[in-house]
Amino acid sequence: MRTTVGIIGAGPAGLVLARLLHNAGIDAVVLESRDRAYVEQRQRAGILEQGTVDVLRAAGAAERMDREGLRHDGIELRFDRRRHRVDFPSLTGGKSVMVYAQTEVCKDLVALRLKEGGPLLFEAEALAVEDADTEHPRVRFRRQGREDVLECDYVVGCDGFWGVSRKAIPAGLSRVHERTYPFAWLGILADVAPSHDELVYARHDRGFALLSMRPPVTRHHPSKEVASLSIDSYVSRLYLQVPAGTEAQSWADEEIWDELERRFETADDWRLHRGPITQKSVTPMRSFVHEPMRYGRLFLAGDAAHIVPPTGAKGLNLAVGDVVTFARALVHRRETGSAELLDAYSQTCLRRIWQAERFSYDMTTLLHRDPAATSFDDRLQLARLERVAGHRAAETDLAEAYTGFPLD
Ligand code: RFL
Ligand code: PHB
Repeated sequence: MRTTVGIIGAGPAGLVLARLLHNAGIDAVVLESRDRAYVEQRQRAGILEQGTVDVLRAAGAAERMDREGLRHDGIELRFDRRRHRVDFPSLTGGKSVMVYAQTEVCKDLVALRLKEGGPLLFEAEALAVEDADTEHPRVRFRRQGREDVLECDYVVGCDGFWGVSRKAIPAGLSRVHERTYPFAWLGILADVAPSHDELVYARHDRGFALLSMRPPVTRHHPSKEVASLSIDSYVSRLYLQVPAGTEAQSWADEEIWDELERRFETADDWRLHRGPITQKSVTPMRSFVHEPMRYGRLFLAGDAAHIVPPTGAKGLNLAVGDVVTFARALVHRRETGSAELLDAYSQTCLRRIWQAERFSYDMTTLLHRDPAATSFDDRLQLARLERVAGHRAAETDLAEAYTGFPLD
């Protein structure tokens, strides 16, 4: 098999890239090790930056997002039983974010690709990237028990943190910058209306908690009395800081709700709504950057090259930024014959990535309780939160980073 761009992985990075290349008239093949149902159901991110929303719209992949996604103009910071709202548009010159699940972004892009794009092969596992430092890189992969080779002009490794493409960069050229955290997130989905209309990031002596949501699912029921009856089912997404290594099943549903209630407690009459928990999982927390992001004709994008702890809601948005940078560079090469943007890929991406690493680290250490924290650390956290709540410059810094760093 032969193509111009071999894309490994059909997560947000691989699927957005496939769409951008299709629109630019550049052919590509996507290899995905899992099946379609798995890719469309894996619960992850929920917040799209303004820049990501703009990219999806320009790519013609935003029709359902624009119908069902929820525009959010702010978040709430909760600490010391107090509430402080950060208003994005007034602090950033009009920016906001969109609540629309990563699973839905992936479903929309898979459907578009299968309808009008080129090949997207599920259950096709890349085994290795070979000859990356030549003009003819190749991806060796396995599908339906048989090994095959995809010959390419370029390979983009969008295969996430556990993928194979990063391994094709010689160890002597690789530098890894990493930090792990002594805590994780226990995340739940619950069939209950969100207890607040915006996200709530709560710092508590017992640990961090996050209140988020998914857009309501509207179901249409044929009815004899009225033409059609539509019922909205509401979905809450909530997270609790738990010790690293926690098993999701070790928390009973009622224990989760009790703990959420404690951590979100306010001095006013705010109340947490409980409902049936439909999904439970634990996410480890990590900061990780692999440099460089390019080796010859192999380019890494998204989680394959970098990980942020989810507190800043940046992972998916960074993945989109990387593939936009790659697609622009390849189009530039085709139009001008110059490889300057491809050569600058790693450097261009890393500038934005390090800002997101910084912000995600800041948000994580601002809001989580380190098990080794002293009373000094606790007071410092509260002082940092007071600073954001009380000073426009500090609040603006947070709002600008949360709504997203520019793609250029
Ligand atoms: P993905 O999504 O991991 O996709 C990689 C794909 O590659 C496939 N693959 C292979 N295919 C072929 N051959 C191989 N050898 C392969 N090895 C792997 C995998 O099956 C998979 O389909 O990486 P990508 O595309 O770079 O996307 C990154 C994002 O998924 C990730 O950064 C975000 O989910 C992070 N994240 C968040 N990001 C945000 O921007 N906003 C958020 O609100 C947000 N919240 C979150 C998050 C991540 C979370 N978890 C579970 C880590 C909340 C959570 C809880
Ligand atoms: C989510 O809704 O899944 C979500 C929202 C904000 C974050 C992380 C995850 O910072």
